[in-house]
Amino acid sequence: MDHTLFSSAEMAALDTSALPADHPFTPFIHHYGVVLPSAKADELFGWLLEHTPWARRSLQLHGKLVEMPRDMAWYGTSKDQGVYATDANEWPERLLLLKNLVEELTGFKYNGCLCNLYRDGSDSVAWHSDREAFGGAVASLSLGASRTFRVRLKSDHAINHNFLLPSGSLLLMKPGCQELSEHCVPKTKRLVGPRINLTFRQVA
Ligand SMILES: O=C(O)CCC(=O)C(=O)O
Repeated sequence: MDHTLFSSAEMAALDTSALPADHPFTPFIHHYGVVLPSAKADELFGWLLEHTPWARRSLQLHGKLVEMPRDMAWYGTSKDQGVYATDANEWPERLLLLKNLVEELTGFKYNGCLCNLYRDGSDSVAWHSDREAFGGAVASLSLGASRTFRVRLKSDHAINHNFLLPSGSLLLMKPGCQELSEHCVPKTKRLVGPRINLTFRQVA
């Protein structure tokens, strides 16, 4: 299943490999590249699309209730866990197996997973850091359409990096990353299919 319509020039402009050793993000971010075979990634994508309790959330912005431009679902261990806790879902077997795999690959343990569904290029996530994961690791597994994941230093936006996250790829934000940097997935005018992103988190 090919969800991506990147031209080869666009592909070349995005770094899908490891960061250079001297890059400011190298101590904080590790891009593993594709860790799932494409048939497995496609199967998981289809299953999650159908079986996840996707919901559109709203947030208060400057006194107005604004709908977030993507669907989400939260899997956690307790109702007290961070901002998404109120409707924590029970982990399905497949997600637990994925969590185990991601824990094995990254060397960190996770107790929550925020699932994001971007239906097309008009869905996005704005610049932010994952405040509830301060002090912990966040591992991000992408399925479906490739989208650009942008990271920048909070103290100097000129220090930034764009990653292309294809289906089956894994990116790790290590402890300390959220405190120092912010990230986003911008909207795109390119014709892109749906993408699911699973962010496994260590939440206090
Ligand atoms: O979809 C992504 O790759 C990023 C998701 C994200 O930033 C978040 O869940 O906080």
